[in-house]
Parts: sequence; structure tokens; C-alpha cells
Amino acid sequence: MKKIILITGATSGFGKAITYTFAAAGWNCIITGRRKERLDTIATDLQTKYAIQILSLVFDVQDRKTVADTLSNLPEEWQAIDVLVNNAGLALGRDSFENANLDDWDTMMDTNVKGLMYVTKAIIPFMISRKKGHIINIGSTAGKEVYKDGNAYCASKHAVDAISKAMRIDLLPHHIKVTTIHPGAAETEFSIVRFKGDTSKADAVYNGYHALQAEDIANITYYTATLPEHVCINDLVVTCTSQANSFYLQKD
Ligand code: NDP
Ligand code: 8X3
Repeated sequence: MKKIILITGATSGFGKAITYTFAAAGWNCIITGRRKERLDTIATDLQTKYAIQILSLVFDVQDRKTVADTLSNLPEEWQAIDVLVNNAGLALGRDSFENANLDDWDTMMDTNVKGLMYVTKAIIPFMISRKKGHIINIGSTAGKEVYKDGNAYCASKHAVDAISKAMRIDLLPHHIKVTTIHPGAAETEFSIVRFKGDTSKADAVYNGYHALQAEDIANITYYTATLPEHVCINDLVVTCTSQANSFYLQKD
């Protein structure tokens, strides 16, 4: 029987690359995001290329009721989820505490923290009933160190780190693995979103060095998800070779 993975934020960046990697390996994929057209295009492409099934679900992870209604009522053949990747997330703005926008703060907290918790809460009953499962949360180096003007984004990713540790303890009796992957700077649509469409500011983030690519994180996610049943990577910090941590980035 084919394995099933659910990926949030599959329309772009890490989530899209993770979807392609698992689909190529023969996994059936539940893909989610707010942009339906992108999900439709990905589903058509993958189902043409590979002998797999795709279930596309359009929802905003911030919408607690829709998340619960949609995921709790998954078609029966899609309920045996082996791996959940909580990837949907974003940064909005890079402003000092006193200048930052409250709506941006709310969106980051509601998406990166509460959205991840809503999705997980809806999926774990399926894993608990099967006495197995693997939750992979995408954190960030911003969840390990706080950098200037990173305030709420860093706080949201520190929360992901803490929630992941909490999940790992609470879900232990149910034999559910919890892995957190913390990437450093990676060239996706992340900075375009952060700088609200200002592509010159976004491009500048990745100039002068070879940043992580979405496929790097997809390959690492696949590795962590395909280890033997008794092995769990708990916590992984991954940067490109030019980055030591949030503070040290070598641009030649
Ligand atoms: P992208 O902007 O390329 O992708 C973000 C994904 O999240 C999109 O698919 C988007 O889908 C989805 N998303 C955002 N908000 C919501 C929402 N409210 N509801 C549902 N889906 C949502 O960025 P990345 O791939 O880089 O980001 C993925 C994750 O990786 C994020 O959690 C980010 O914080 C984290 N990260 C990124 C790093 C980087 O440097 N790129 C480094 C470390 C961590 P849609 O818009 O269709 O809803
Ligand atoms: C994204 C990486 O360095 O912008 O999580 O925080 S960084």
C-alpha cells in the first residue's frame, strides 16, 4: 500500500519541493494551501508523471473551524497519514519593534504558530488510532536565535521549536515521531512575501552566496521521513555552507 503524506503550504518553496520529492518516490500526497490554481496545476502535473494520487485541499491554516472541518472529514482512504509536514508559514516585514505592524504580527503568529497547532490537532487522532505517524515541523534558524528586526517572526519560530518539543513528549505514548527542521536562508518566495512584493529587496537577501534551495530541504525531509521505524531525528539545523547562524553570513 502506498504511503500518505500531508504537506501544508505546498503551493510554493519548500512545500512544493517536498511534494515533488515524495510524489517521485511513489507516495500519495495531500497538498494544501490558499492558492487553488497552483494546487490544481501541481496535482495535474504529478498525477501525469507518477502513478500516485493527489488530494488538494484549499484552506487558510489560520481559520480554525475550516481546518478542523476539512481535516477531520478526510475521505476514509486518505486518513492513514504516515507523515504530516507543517510547513505553511511566512514572515511579514522586517521592522524594529516600535515600527512593526500589528496586523503583520497577528498574521505571523496566527499562521506559523496557531495554524500549525490547528492542523496537527486535527491530524493526530488518525495517527493515534494507528499507533504511529511522523510530524515534521518546519522551524527556522530564527527559532534558535533572535536577530535585529526579527521580533515576531523569531518569536513565532521559537514557539514552533517549543511546541515541537512539547509534541514529542506528549505524543510519546502513541509512538508518534516529531522532527523539527530549522533551515537558514533559503531562496524561495519567502523574501518576496516578507518584503510584500519588493523583488529588489528580496533578491538582495540571496545575492553574493549560494543560499539553500527548496530541493535541499525536500531531500532532507525525505531522509528524515524514511529512516527505520525505531529511529527519529528530533531536531535539525540546516544552513548553506556560507551561513554559520542568523548572525554570520559570508558574502564573497
Ligand atoms: P514560500 O513563500 O515559498 O511558501 C510558503 C507556503 O506557505 C506557501 O505554499 C503558502 O501557500 C503557504 N502559506 C502561507 N500562509 C498560509 C496560510 N495562512 N494558510 C495556508 N498556507 C499558507 O516560503 P518557504 O517555502 O520558504 O516557507 C515555508 C516555511 O519555511 C515557512 O514556515 C517559513 O517560515 C519557513 N522557513 C523559510 C526559510 C527561508 O529562508 N525561505 C528559512 C527557514 C524557515 P499559499 O500562499 O498558497 O497559501
Ligand atoms: C527564514 C530565515 O534568516 O530570514 O526563516 O530568519 S531568516
